[in-house]
Amino acid sequence: MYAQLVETGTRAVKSLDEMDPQERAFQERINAGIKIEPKDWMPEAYRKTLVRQISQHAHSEYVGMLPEGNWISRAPSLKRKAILMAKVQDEAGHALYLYSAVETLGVTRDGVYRDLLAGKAKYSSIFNYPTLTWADIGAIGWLVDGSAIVNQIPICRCSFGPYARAMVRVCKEESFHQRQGYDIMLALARGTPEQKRMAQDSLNRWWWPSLAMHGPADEQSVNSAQSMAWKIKQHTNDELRQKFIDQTVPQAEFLGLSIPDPLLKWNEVRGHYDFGPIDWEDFFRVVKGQGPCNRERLAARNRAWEEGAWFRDALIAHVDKHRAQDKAA
Ligand code: BYC
Repeated sequence: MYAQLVETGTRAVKSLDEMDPQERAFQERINAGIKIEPKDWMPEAYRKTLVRQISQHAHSEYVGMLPEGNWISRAPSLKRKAILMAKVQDEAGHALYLYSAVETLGVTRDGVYRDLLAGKAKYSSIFNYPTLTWADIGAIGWLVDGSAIVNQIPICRCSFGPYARAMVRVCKEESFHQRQGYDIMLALARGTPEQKRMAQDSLNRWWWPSLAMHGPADEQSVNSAQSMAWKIKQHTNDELRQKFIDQTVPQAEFLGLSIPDPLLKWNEVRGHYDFGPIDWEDFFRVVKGQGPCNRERLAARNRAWEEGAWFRDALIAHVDKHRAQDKAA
């Protein structure tokens, strides 16, 4: 099993024989499907990997509010506005569960968040693309939340207890988000020719970034092999990308929309869709901060942090006042 894992990624994974007794016992616990809890012994590299992934995940949820938040004031009806507000609020909740999960690993929420604000931390590439029309809100729910569910359902079985438990609720909410996005696409696809064109244009712009969102191809994925050995990840990036494509193509057919990939074709032998090449240069450009909206997203989060200073100060002053009163009593 380990030889196979070593080949999956570009970083080597230790075999059980190469581990010291403590690390070996840890790995055997993981292999037996026993959850690791915050107070358990863990290798420093396992802790760091989780801090990296969970904090990036939290930042993605938090920055992910911005593209959709952009359309709350312009939703086409009161019903759509109420649904969108609830969805965006859910994303803030997801960020909070995840920041709480990461705090169990000995870092602070403020610390990881300040790394995001300083541009030192990653968040999902997908949120650096603009939402140009109302159809983009449908496409985000359908494709982005759809990708997120495919990625996150296996994380419910992740070896680290707090992350796995946070994901259970997140997945339930994401499932509702995906359906609301598909419902918007369905309304547009069955609407006027202009509305259908808008839905198609949105699918054209969001399809490829939604595939890239699953992370680099397996041979470029430096972390996969080790994360799979630790059961933080259960599947490689390419496996999840393929699963997303296979489940989404029939949904596009039902909408009467075309996937913008001339090479997309059902492969009888593989039992999967074949698809065209992903523009990895664009992906890495976005990850490095050069995407269409990277600067705007970070500026928005920094502005919110600065504008919220009065609230944080008032909260702390209130707590301090009550502590002083408790002491005096
Ligand atoms: N964007 O070795 P790899 C949502 C980085 S929120 C940016 O394969 P790994 C939603 C990766 O970090 C959904 N960077 O990494 C919210 C690594 O760099 P570092 C967010 C990316 O960790 C609001 C390098 O590339 N979901 O759905 O094994 C509204 C090499 O990659 C990306 C999660 O965060 C990317 N797309 O696998 C609507 C899920 N992909 O860190 C919706 C949890 C890769 O070594 N995360 N990189 O400097 C994961 O499952 C994994 O971290 C990934 C990457 C599959 C994303």
